[in-house]
Amino acid sequence: MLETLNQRYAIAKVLTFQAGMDNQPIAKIHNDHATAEISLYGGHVLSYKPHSETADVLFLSPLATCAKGQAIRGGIPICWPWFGEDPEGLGRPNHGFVRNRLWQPIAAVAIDRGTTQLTLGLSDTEETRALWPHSFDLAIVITIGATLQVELITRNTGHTTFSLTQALHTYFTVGEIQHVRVRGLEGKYYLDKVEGSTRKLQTAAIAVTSEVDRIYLDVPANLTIDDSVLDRLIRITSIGNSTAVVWNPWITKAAAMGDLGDTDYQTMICVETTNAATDVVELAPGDTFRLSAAYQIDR
Ligand code: TA6
Repeated sequence: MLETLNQRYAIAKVLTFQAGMDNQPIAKIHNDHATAEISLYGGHVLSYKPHSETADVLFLSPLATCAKGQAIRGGIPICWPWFGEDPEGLGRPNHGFVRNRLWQPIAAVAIDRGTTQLTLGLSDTEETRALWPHSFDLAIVITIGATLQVELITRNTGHTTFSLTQALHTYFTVGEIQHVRVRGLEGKYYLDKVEGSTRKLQTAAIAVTSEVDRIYLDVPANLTIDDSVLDRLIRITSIGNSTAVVWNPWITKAAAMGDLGDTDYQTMICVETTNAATDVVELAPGDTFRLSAAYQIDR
């Protein structure tokens, strides 16, 4: 499989497919701006490290595994066609069913010497239709350059309108969680999932000193993770969403997760670009919806 992938999609000196986590094929990219790793399993960006950085922008759990059809813990999991628990309460997996499926390469392009773009795709099958009775074409367009850009494109290829919630559920590496602030959501309301989705108002920049699991409403396009230990800002620019999620499992939840080290909560935070809660996408037959995020390091 790797030989075929490389024959069709490798880019000399920039992009090759190799065996990665649990022997799943991953694209390894090294261009003038950054290195990156992208797993075909889950259509999942695992790593993005500009040459200027010592620490990866994305957090990947040392215990991450996809051995038993699990979603990879870290990087950018794709939550689709629902965010969070099964909206119909049918016992289907949290965050939908595309995080643990093998996506196929569609295109690999050297945009210029420093920028590489890999597009992966996933379409409905008999198995997915048994889970969710709709036809679709999904594509994730990943651009590795001075910034990391990810665009999730949904096309309704069926004959009925379907409702969609989704997320780019991005895990970021931080130096030490208690020295991090998330800026840009001051003055916004959020649903506090730690307290029964109670609606609350965010007054100051977000600090994490216990479990945080919040769906922010009516969010701006630009958010910032301010990391004083790694002495960097991660600028997040999103398009297509009016909600965003901030999540850190903290001590108890981290200890209960088999694919996250007990102290790993200290060096990660999720700031997610989402269509979640009331931000539901209704997609008519033949229509397309794009959800995108760009990540850039600043100082
Ligand atoms: O985005 C936050 C969240 O919905 C949390 O409630 C927590 O469940 C997290 O996602 C991780 O979910 P997962 O299914 O990947 O363990």
